[in-house]
This record gives sequence, C-alpha cells and structure tokens, in this order.
Amino acid sequence: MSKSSAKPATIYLKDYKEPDFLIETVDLTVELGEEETIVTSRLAIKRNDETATKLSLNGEHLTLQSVKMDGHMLTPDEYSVTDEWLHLPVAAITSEFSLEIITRIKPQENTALEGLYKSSGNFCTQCEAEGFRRITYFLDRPDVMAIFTTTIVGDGDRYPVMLSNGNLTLQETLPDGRKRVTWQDPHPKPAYLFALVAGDLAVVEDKFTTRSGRDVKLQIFVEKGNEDKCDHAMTSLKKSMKWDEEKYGREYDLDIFMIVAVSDFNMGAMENKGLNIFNSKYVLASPETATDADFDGIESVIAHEYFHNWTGNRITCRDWFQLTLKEGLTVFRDQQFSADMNSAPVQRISDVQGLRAAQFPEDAGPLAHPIQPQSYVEINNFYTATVYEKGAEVIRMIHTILGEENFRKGMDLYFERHDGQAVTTEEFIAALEDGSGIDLTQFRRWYITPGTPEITVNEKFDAETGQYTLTLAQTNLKAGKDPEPLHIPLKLGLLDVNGNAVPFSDGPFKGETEGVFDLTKKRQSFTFSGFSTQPRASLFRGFSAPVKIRQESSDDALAFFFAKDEDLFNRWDAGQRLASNILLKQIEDAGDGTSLPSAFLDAFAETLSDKTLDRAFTAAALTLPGEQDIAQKMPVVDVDAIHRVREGARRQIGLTFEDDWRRIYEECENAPSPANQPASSSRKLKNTALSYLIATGQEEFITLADSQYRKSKNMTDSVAALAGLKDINHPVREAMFADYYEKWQKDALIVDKWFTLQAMATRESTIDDIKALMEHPAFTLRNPNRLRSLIGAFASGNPVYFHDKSGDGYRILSGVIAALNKTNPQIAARLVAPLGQWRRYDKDRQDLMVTELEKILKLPDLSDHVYEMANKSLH
Ligand code: 0A1
Ligand code: ZN
Repeated sequence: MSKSSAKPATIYLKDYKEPDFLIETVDLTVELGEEETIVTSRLAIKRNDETATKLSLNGEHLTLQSVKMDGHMLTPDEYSVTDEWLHLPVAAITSEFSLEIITRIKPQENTALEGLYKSSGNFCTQCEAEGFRRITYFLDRPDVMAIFTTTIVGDGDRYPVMLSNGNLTLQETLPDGRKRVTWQDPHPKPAYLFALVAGDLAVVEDKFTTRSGRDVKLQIFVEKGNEDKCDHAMTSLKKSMKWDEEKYGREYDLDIFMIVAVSDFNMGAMENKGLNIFNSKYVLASPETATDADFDGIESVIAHEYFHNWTGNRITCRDWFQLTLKEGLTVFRDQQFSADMNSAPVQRISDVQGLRAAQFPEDAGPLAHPIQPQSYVEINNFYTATVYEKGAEVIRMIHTILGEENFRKGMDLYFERHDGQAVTTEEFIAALEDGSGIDLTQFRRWYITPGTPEITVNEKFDAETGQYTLTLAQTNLKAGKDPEPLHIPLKLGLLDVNGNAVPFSDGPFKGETEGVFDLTKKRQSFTFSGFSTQPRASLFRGFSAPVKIRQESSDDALAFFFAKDEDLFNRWDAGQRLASNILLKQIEDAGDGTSLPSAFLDAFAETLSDKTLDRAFTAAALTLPGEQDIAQKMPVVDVDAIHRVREGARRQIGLTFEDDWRRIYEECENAPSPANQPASSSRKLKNTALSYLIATGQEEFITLADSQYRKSKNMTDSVAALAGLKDINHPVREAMFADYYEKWQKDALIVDKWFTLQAMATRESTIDDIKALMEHPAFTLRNPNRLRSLIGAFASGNPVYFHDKSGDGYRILSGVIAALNKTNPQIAARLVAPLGQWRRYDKDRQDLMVTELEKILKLPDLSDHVYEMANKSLH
C-alpha cells in the first residue's frame, strides 16, 4: 500500500546493486495459532559489501516482538522499524553475525493471499514475488539464497498435515499436546520459493523412479473428498518428470515432490522447491467434473511448475527484471512438452491464439513493455502475457535459429555453468551462444524492445529469368523513432500452383522444401530461381516469429493456402486471415455477414470434408476468428458491427453446410476417434458442429443441445450445450442453467463455469443478469477464481456488453476494482487492463472509459498496484 498520497517509487534495472549482506542459513519456527501466528527466525548473516554499516531487512504487515544480534537482545533504540523495513546498525568490522527475530502475524486476516494466509481453514503460503516479507523480516530478493530449516508447531487435530520444503527430519508431539515437525531443504534458495502448508488434507501417493534409479515419492494433497480427482494431475507429473529427463537430461533432485491444491489462490500455481502450491483448478479433474480444456490446462500447469525446478529454482533470477529468464523459458518448455504429448499443430495453434488474444493487445497499448522491463512500481504487475508468452516466443526463436541440436548444447552449458546461481537473461544468452557457437548479438534486442513488429511483404516474379524475389520490411511503432532492426527467423516454404512443395534450387537450403532465413535488416530481399511460373510463399511457418504480417493477399491466395499448405499452422492461419478479411469487408459495407464469397465457402467445404485431418485441427480451422481477433484489425473497434457480421456469418455457414454438420455430429458422436487421435478431438469437432447447427436458429437444434445436455456424462459436452444456448432467450436455456446449478452447486470449480458462461452471454438482459449474479449467494469478491469467473470473464470475454454504450460495463468493472483495492490489490490491478484499451474505441466510449480510470486514481488509499496500472493506462 502507498504510505501517503505521494506517488509510489519506481524501481529501475539500471540501479541494481548486489546485496550488502547475504543470508547463509535460515532457521524458522512458525507457531500456528487461531488468533495469531508467531514466527521466530534465526539467520546466519555474512557481509558482502565491506563499507556497509546498516542492514535493512524487508518486512510488511508484521508486528515485531524482539531482535537479538549474536545472542544479545537489542533495545528499541538500537534499531528502527518502518512499514516496510527493519534497519539494524552493523559495526564496520563485523563480517559474520546471527540474528534472532520474533514477529507476530495474522494469517486469518490476510485477504491479499500473499505471505501466510488461510484458505478453507488450512494454512498456506504464497511468497513470489515479495510475499516472504509478510512472514518475517528478511532480505527478500532473489539473489539472496539461503538454506532453510522450517519447524512448524500447531494443533495436530486441526492441522494433522504440516509441510514445508525439502525433507521431513523430525515429527513429535510436544508436552502441551501440540504437534511439531521440522523440514530441511538442502538446496539454497531465495525466499520467494519458501512454502508452508498446514491443514486437514487428504493425500494421494505415487512414485517415480528417475533414470539413475532413485525413487521419488510423489504426493498430492487435496481437501478431503477430492482424492478421486487427482489421477490426471499425477499422470501429468510423471510424464513431465520423464520428459525433462529425455528432452533436457534433467533429473529431479529431492526424494519427495509434493503438490498441494488450494481453493483461494491469486494465480495458477507456484513452483516452491519440492512443495508446489496449486490453484485447485489446475489439479482437480474427472471427466464428469472437468472439461477437456481443463484437462489440457492441468497437464500444462503441472508440467510448467515441475520444469521450474531446473529453470527457475536451481538456476533462479538475479532480480525481478529477469523474470522472463525463468518464465519465458519455462513456458517454452511446457509448450514443447504439450506439443509432444498431444497434436503438435493443434498445440501451436492454441499457443498462438493465446498470444494474439492477450499479448498482442498488451504490446499495442499503454501497458506495453519489453520482455525484460526496465522499470516497475510493483513487480506483481509484471507477471504479464509479455513476460510469459512473448518471452516463450523469444526462446522459441532462439531454438529455431540454433536448431534442436545446438539449442540443447546451449541449454546443457547453461545448466552446467549456472547451477545454484541467480543470473540474468544476458548470462542465459551468453551460455546459448557459447554452447552453440552461434552469434546472438543482434537477437538480444528482443529483450529490450516493446511492441509487435509488423512485416510488410512484397513479391516480384520475373518470368524471363524465372527469378522470384521476396522483399520483407520490418517496422515497430512502439520501439521508438527509427528503431534498430531485430533478428527475426523466417521459416519459409515455396509452393507451386498445385500446392506442391518446391525445393530451393540454390542457397543454404538447396534441395530442401523448407528453410529458416535470417531477417536482420530493416528491409531485406531474398531471391530464388528456377521457376517457370510464380511460386507462392508460405511465410513464418509454425509462427516462427511473434510478428504481424502486412501483406496484400487476395482471397484466392488465402483460400489456396487454407486448402493446401502442408504447414498446418499456416493452413489454419490462412483460413483465419481469409475469414477476417471477409468479415471486415462486410463491416465496411454495413453488411450482416451473410453473403460469403465462394472462394471462402469452397475452401471451407474442402476442409470440412477432409477426413485425413485431426478432428481437433478441423474444429480449429472451421471456427471463425474471435470477435477480439477481428477487433485488432480495425482502426476504431466497433464491437456491435463485429458481433453482427460474425454471428451472421456463423448462421450462414450453419445453413449452407447443415447436412455436413449433421453428418459430422453423428460421426463424432458415434464413431470412435481415429487411432492416433484422442477422444477429446472428436468432442471438439462435434461441439463445433453443434454450435453451427444452433446458429441456424432452428428449434430442432435447441432440442439437440438439450438432449446432449441430458445424456452427457462428461463436462465437456455439458458445457458445450450450455455455451450453445447461452445467448438465446428460450425456456430450454433457462431450465438447463437452473439444472446445472442445482446439480453442481457444491463444486466450486463447476459453479465458476456457470458464472463464466453467463458473463459471456450476449442477450439484451446481459448487464442486468451480471448485476444480479453479483448479488447471488455464491458470488464473492474474496475468492479469485469466482471473481475471475464472473468479472474477469465479462471484462475480457464479452466485448459487446463490456463496451455497452451506456457505460454500465465499465462502471461494473471499476466498482469491483474499488472494492478490491485494499483487500486484494494484486487481483484489483489485474482487472484494470481492459479499461487501458480505451484508445481503440470511439470518442463516446473513450470518454466513459477514461472517466472510470480517473475515478480509480482518486480512490482513497489507492494501492501501488492499482495506481501503477491505472496511471499507465491513462497516460
Ligand atoms: N511463478 C509462478 C507464478 C506466480 C507468480 C506470483 C504468484 O503470486 C503472487 C503466484 C504464482 C508460475 O509461473 O507459475
Ligand atoms: Zn512460471
């Protein structure tokens, strides 16, 4: 919280300085109580700067009880305490000393969910990025790595399970009846990786034998009654452990790996050493209770947190400006893993959809920042799509430039050189360069450049010489005036008129049909020869760089790639670009989306009847670009026109291909998935068909949705039926939503879906419905999942009604931000971003959005978190 009305301080990367003191060991005793918790911390401290005469420890929301230095109790005049610091004088000659600090905290009252807090009656912690300072005074920065011993004392009946990082070394009952356990973590770690859990939890156990033959005990702790929903998480964990051994040669390094699922959690999950703490959304699943998308999310988040053990924990960040060092790299690794476990093209499409939906707007708006930010007010505001997802794209580009083998050599060197250290992104790149022998000097600019580069493409064909020249130029409006060019890998293939791949006749990829070219200049030409007719270039295959392509492509050319490109990502993307162009044209002509050109319908029909494709790919290829994708291509976003033409087009596609959709629905419902495809692929295609059939507006398909809902034994099909009817006014719709709530009201994760589906509905009553849902007994601002399920989904997933011209949508959001500002500032700040997009809309909406941002900035006791987001959004 800001301490006064003064503007909060900005922290700069350029001011980084090594710590004056280091902490070698921490011996913590945490006595858990119902009123308050007492934390005794014994620190072994070592001087790191010869000139320092003061030790300043971070601490917030703590009540200091006593401080001892080298066994000697300090009197209050010997130290000073502020809201954020404990300052202790240290004699210039002292090189090593011990401290014993006793503090008192109130986890029961902690609504911010940082530090030690209670969730469903259990104690748990969240220390990244700066939560440990809410537990005790400490050098709470990632370059201070200490060996932790943690003793937990508490009521053994209420909290039979008591966990911390590392290995359990002692367990006993004290004379007063309380239970005491001690955990020792042999690996030095920064405080942000500390974790503690105490509660009455059930455990599901398994084991994994590492490739060197060590047995690791695997435990998943959940609230009682959820034991039967851990199978998928456990399987995903074992697959992740195996994959990291095979792909990166990384073995797990403790004898026990624990996961705890909690229901109140600000983010997805946390990679605490040996004791991951998860939002229960990313652990609990059974086919009856979780959708296929939930299953995929669990697999990838379990993998992500597990992979952090090497990329994040063993090698951590020097400071928080290096966050992408661990996050970009770990997202890249979890994406690689998911691609290996599932269909690689479908995975890539979904990764890029995520990037375009969340990161592109961020990078084009007032909150744009490089993957390595240069300054921040509140680090929690920088756990962004840019640091994570664009960060992963940057690593992927390095992988593409180096190639698999050289990338692995670079990674091996990185692990060898920096194991046990807290490092910078520069050290990471240097290791990749040294390991691979490939120069990345120019590539480094990606780390400090905000904005999505735009690539203009020009083609020239000389029929006489048979030469084909591709000229690409890069620009980036967010990167300052006349920015230096970036090193951009261009994965390219050339096709002949029939769609056959043509091998390169010269150059570095002679004889091959695909190559990675280095785009390093502002404007650069590539010439290929040996053609009798003009070839067609399939550019940035697999989305080889996070760029926007500006190319005048005819509908025919896009339809050609949509039907023929052997690169499935580009095939899908061509279909999306074609559909966007058509819908944008309809908007321009004030059309209703129903007159679709034959080039589009023919190409659509071709994909519809291609039985060789993975059904999940077909579903993605036959789904129109989302309203927000189309919005990004408009100079001034018109949410109503986008919705009108997109819905019109869906209706038209539904009607035109009605027989095909019926056939597909039947096939996917009754015939098993082809051998190499999971059942989820069939469900995806079947539910795509259902959605188009409902779009025809015929009563018969409302009945079909109803019968799907009634018959359904899995959550994917139930949710698809609800989603199909969410936008219509019909008694079947009302009955279905009522039945769903009635049936599942005791399962919070399922009730979240019920809120989300209604938050995203586009009916005239939507705003009133949302206001009513905010008064529903099951709604609370205190639980982040519930809040996101209604308010987050509305603000980010319902453009038509969030941007309702009354301004009600904006007011709903700013009201929630105001209510959360003090109780959970981290979550409050995350909700500001949709208002930050105000420049993209018409003047009336701009004024309404700016008014709300100004109101937010005037809130009493405005948190630093919200201040930074609202202030940047406005200016
Ligand atoms: N390191 C975690 C993300 C995370 C960050 C902050 C949190 O609480 C404020 C929680 C989790 C990850 O990348 O999964
Ligand atoms: Zn992470």
